[in-house]
Amino acid sequence: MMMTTLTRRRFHWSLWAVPLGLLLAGGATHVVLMLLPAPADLDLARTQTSAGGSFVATVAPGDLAIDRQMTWQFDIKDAQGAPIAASALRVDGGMPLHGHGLPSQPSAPQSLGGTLYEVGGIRFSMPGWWVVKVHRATPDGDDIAEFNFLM
Ligand SMILES: [Cu+2]
Repeated sequence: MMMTTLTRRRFHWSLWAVPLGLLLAGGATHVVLMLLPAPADLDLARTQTSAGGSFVATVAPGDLAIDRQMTWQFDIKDAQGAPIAASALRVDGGMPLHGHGLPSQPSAPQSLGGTLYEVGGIRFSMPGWWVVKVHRATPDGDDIAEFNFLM
C-alpha cells in the first residue's frame, strides 16, 4: 500500500517536470528579451519617409499613455505632396524585442481633409520600445513608414 502511494506520487512529479521545465525556459527567454535595451540610436523623429519612398508621414500622438486607448493624427502625403486615399492606409505596430503586436486593433484611418488622417484604438500595454507602422497599399505590396516610441 505504501509503495503504491510513493510510486503514484513520483509518477505525478515526472508528469509535471516536462511542462514545468518548458514553462520556466519559455519564461526565462521572455525575461531575457524584455531586459534587452532598445537600440541606443533609435530614431525618435515624428516625421518619417516610408521605406519605399512613396510617402512621408508625420505623427501627432498627443499625450502618450500606457493602457489607454489613444487617437492619433497623421499627416501623410505622397511623393508629390498630395493626399492618399484613406482606404489605402492602415496602422499597426508592436514591440520588436517582445515579438508581440499592439494589444488593440487600430481603427481604419479617417480622412480629416487634405493630408490629415485620424486613427483611433492605438494602445500600449507596457513600458519599453514600441513601433507604430503606417502601411500604404501599393501594386507592389505595402510601403511602410515606422515610428519609434520609448514608453
Ligand atoms: Cu511587450
